[in-house]
Amino acid sequence: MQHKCVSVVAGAPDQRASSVVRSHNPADLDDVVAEVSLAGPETFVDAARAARGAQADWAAIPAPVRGQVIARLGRLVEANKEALARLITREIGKPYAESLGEVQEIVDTCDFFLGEGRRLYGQTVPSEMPDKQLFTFRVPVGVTAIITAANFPAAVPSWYLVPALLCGNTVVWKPAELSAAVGQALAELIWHAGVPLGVLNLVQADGKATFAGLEQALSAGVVDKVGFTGSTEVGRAISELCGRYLQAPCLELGGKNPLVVMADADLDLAVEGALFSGFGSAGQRCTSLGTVFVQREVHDEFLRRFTAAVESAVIGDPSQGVLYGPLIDVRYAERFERYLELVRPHHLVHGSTGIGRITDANPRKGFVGQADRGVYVHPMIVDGITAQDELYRTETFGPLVGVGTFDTFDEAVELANGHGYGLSAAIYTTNASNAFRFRERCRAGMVSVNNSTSGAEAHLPFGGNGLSGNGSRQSGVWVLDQFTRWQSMNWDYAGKLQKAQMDMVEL
Ligand code: UN1
Repeated sequence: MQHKCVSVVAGAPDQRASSVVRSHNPADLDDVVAEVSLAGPETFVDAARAARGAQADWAAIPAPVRGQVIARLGRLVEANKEALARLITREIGKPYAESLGEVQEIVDTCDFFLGEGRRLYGQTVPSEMPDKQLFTFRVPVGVTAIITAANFPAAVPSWYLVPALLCGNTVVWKPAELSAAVGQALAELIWHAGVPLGVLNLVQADGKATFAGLEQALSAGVVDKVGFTGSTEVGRAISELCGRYLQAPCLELGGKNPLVVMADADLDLAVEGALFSGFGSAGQRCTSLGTVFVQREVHDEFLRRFTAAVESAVIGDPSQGVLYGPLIDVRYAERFERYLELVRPHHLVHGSTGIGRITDANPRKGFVGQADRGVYVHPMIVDGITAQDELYRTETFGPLVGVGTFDTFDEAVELANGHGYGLSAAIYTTNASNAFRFRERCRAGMVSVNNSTSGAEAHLPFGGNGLSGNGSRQSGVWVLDQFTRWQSMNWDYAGKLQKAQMDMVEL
């Protein structure tokens, strides 16, 4: 089945496509998943205006009732779990088991926020003066523009859409063109759950039109908050644009996530973690492992076991039980291949039976599926990474893991922090003091002990620092600070003007 994807503004399909592109199944490029009508900037602006028009009515619906809509969405996603996971696998090539996990993450997010509809707590605060009471309230920010990436085409959007809607905001959502069909499917589930037309508007557009539309919408005053998941480069451009309008976007950007292996670590456990976060989703998670830093005395043994694990891993058709499938798209593979230039100076490539694309002519042992039909690349482990290397600080967004060595714990911390990113980091150790010290000194927003750099749960704060983001956090109660603003109220029932500071009661 081929999906037809168009923008939907206030419930009506937008016919003003500026071009039509196709999204392909990266495991079988002959399989066209969707034909996508890409909108121009004017559609984005119209969507923001529609969202503005719908906002007051949506905010007027009591939060517990909005919570019921989120509850229905959770049940609908659950009922359609396999179908949505199959579509994710088909459109971006994520192994089916991981796609199921991704859909589960939406369900978890809904389960968390349905209850938040009955909380959204404010506070009562004592006043300096008698007969006066102070309060705080969470109020919706207004119109939110959410721009998301193809690698987590359903779960990560839900981290924005669900709390934004629950908090009484209206939304313009621009999914990635490469996952347009998944975007459309999720939007349809949200409308079916009872989110009114105009409250969620879907814009199918490329990055350029989106940026231009966002610029116009911000200058017209019809966007109040931007949420963006994607590259650091685009995140910076969005941040600069938002800054002009005195807005702070919610950003979830790249990572060069380190995994530290202390000499006292359980090495098999560390290998398992490195395999999952280095090569799962073909290294295309923002939480993917960048470099493993291993204490010198166990470096050779770790590398031996890690290499053996990668060599024997099954790669290929994402509907089978594989470690990873194809990259999301040919463009991702081309970009990844450019990074292979950075590998050359190291001359040490482990874990692979080839370099670059897996094809019939450049095969891999333990490959399942039809190599020539898809966008598959060989896994790589590059040893000898130091803080001087480009690979130390470059996110490759593919199945490539660097390995470096350290002697002291202090060196490990320095290496884990020094690349500029600060999304997630992991340490493998059996020494509790190392674990806590690492957490204290690590700049990453998310730290794992004896677990991989990936695998965030839906109710913990998700986000990074440095090049990984501006400190904004998604998920759990923390995201409420992105999608609501605090409003205070003071209520004086003294029957006379009481002046703060000047009329404070003295003892
Ligand atoms: C992302 O890659 O943008 O923790 C998000 C994880 C996933 C989410 C990754 N649950 O790896």
